[in-house]
Amino acid sequence: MQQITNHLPTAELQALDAAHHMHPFSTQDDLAESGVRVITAAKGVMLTDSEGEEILDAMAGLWCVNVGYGREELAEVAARQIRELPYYNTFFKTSHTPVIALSAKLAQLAPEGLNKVFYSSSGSEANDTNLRMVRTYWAEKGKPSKQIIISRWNAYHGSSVGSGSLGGMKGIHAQGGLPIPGIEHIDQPNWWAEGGDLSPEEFGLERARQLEAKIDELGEDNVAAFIAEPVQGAGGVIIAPETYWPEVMRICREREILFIADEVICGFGRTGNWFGSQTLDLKPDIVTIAKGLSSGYQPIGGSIVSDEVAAVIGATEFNHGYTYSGHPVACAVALENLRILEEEGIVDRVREDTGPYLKEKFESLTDHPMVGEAKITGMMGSLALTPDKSARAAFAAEAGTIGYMTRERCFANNLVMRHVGDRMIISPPLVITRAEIDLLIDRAWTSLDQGMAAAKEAGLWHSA
Ligand code: PXG
Repeated sequence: MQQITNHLPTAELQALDAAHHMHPFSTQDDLAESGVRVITAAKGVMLTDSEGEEILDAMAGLWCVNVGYGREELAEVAARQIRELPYYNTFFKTSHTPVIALSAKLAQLAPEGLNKVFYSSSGSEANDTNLRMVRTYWAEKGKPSKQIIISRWNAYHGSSVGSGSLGGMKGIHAQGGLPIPGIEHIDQPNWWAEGGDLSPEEFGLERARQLEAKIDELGEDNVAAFIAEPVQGAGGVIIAPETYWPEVMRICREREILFIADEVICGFGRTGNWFGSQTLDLKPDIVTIAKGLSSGYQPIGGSIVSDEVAAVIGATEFNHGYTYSGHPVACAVALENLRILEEEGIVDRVREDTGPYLKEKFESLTDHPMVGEAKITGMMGSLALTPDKSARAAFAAEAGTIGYMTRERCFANNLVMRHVGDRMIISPPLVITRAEIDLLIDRAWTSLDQGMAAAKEAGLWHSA
């Protein structure tokens, strides 16, 4: 049997990686110089690297390992499915039991009125599906001019041509000729950074009403849909002020546009309910899913579609699909993952026990002199770093400098806590225990101390 070696010395693994592996969202040359950390195994919330160090993964991989690492049941189900039916497609009048069972389960768990699923292997692909689906929907309804999709700056919807265009990351738009035509962006509800003198409540309304103004500017007859994450994840765990979503929902109700809730991160328990739409009382027409659907054990994503949209799309041939749409192994693993989440009461525990515990501990980090605000819902949270809390000041240094310095301290302290600009973010496996939460907070505090000391030493402790 071909073995993947993890017994080579770390330096050799790093050299091979630098020679042959191109990393996503990375500067290859910098990585080659610093050397990557090679992860060799994981269990629960803990990673092990090639030096035998144990690292607390407070990001659940990339926001996805909701049931934690090392679940035997998922390995068993994958092996069994590979033996029984490793692959078959669903394009030409065929189906298979894993995709049938998973679809029925998702219809049961999804918000009311969403009962059909179109599959992909990732969130990016699912949002590409959504882009084509909402435009096809309106064309089939005899309104082909309704083409434009409104999104938000600093949203993340993937990095393919379509989904990267839907997203509002300027760094992505800058490479490869994005965004494609027909996509418009409005501002994000990030009160800490952009709220100025408005109260959070006033600011939430102002940002929501940008959607109304944008629809009016473009003409309702030209707008197909609004897409948004219930809580922006990759944008820095931006939790909108309480006034924001009710107003957005009012606007979507009053205007004839579809609403796509991108739940790639918020789905499957992350916010303490099965979907962020349930936590925030959103009424989506389409829900994008991926990540926690399989806890990352298999690549799978999809779009859960409302009865109304499914009926319109279902009346025509939708010329769209991927070789791995509804992949049997991925579906079988996802179904078992949902069973674990449900039967072990993991989502309920996040809502009622460990989530509130984490919230209390995480919010106590605002006692740290560098932390201006702590925002958290369920098991996704962020800290705003600032040299001056009362002024909500940004650092004078280029955005992300202090965040990066702090992140480096976290990693050195065996804690995966990431930074987005000068916000520190967490999204741990949903199975994290109280004791592990204590360890997380402990390591975070130490790293914040060291990050602050490093910023001061580098002469960067100044407001913009
Ligand atoms: N939508 C949302 C809300 C996401 O968070 C995608 C779509 C795209 O999914 P795929 O499976 O195509 O990656 C995502 C993915 C980060 C980071 O640095 C976040 C994501 C992906 C990669 C990095 O936080 N989110």
